Amino acid sequence: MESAWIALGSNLGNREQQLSAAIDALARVPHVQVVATSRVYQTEPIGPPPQGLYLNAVAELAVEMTARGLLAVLQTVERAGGRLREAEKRWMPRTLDLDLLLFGEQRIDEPDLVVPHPRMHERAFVLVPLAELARDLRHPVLGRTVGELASAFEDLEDVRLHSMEPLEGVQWPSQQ
Ligand code: A4P
Ligand code: MG
Repeated sequence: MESAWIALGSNLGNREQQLSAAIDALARVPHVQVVATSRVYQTEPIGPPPQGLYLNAVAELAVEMTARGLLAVLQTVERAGGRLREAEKRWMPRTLDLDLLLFGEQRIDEPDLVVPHPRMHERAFVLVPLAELARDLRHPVLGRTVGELASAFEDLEDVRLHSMEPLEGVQWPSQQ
């Protein structure tokens, strides 16, 4: 078993539903357990092009697979927008980003997989929800805790609480 932390983001379509469907889809993957989820934050978009507000959250997983295996799972769920069965049938506007933030204490630096995620420590939309789940977790490269890294960002208006409850997995309605 390895602990992994992932970031979820969506800024197009039914953002909340996509985040919930992603959690539901992950919970159904063999050898993946969703241990905890943060609350959902509405955040100012970082970087070009001009785009809408994001909803962001973080989840803690316990997995029995490699980091690369988990990346493949994240990419499958991402491509499906949480709608695994419908994925190939029709297109709908959506954005679902799933990034692997931390995988145990591992450091990976390969062309298609960098862990810890190379931009996590400078992103309020990652650190603020991550600090809810893992304040004392130490960044394996920077040696600082998530709480320390997050403290610079916690009062920012760019990251506003959007839900009072932790993100819950909910099946995409068409699959129920
Ligand atoms: N890749 C390498 N390391 C990782 C990792 N640790 N986790 C590679 C996930 N993927 C990793 O990612 C591109 C490639 O990164 C993948 O092929 C994978 O092999 P992608 O998710 O396909 O593309 P992307 O998300 O458009 O690019 P990127 O660089 O991941 O973008 P970011 O950095 O994730 O930025 N503003 C707010 N407020 N909230 C957001 O969530 N997100 C972005 C996307 C920009 N601004 C945002 C937000
Ligand atoms: Mg990404």
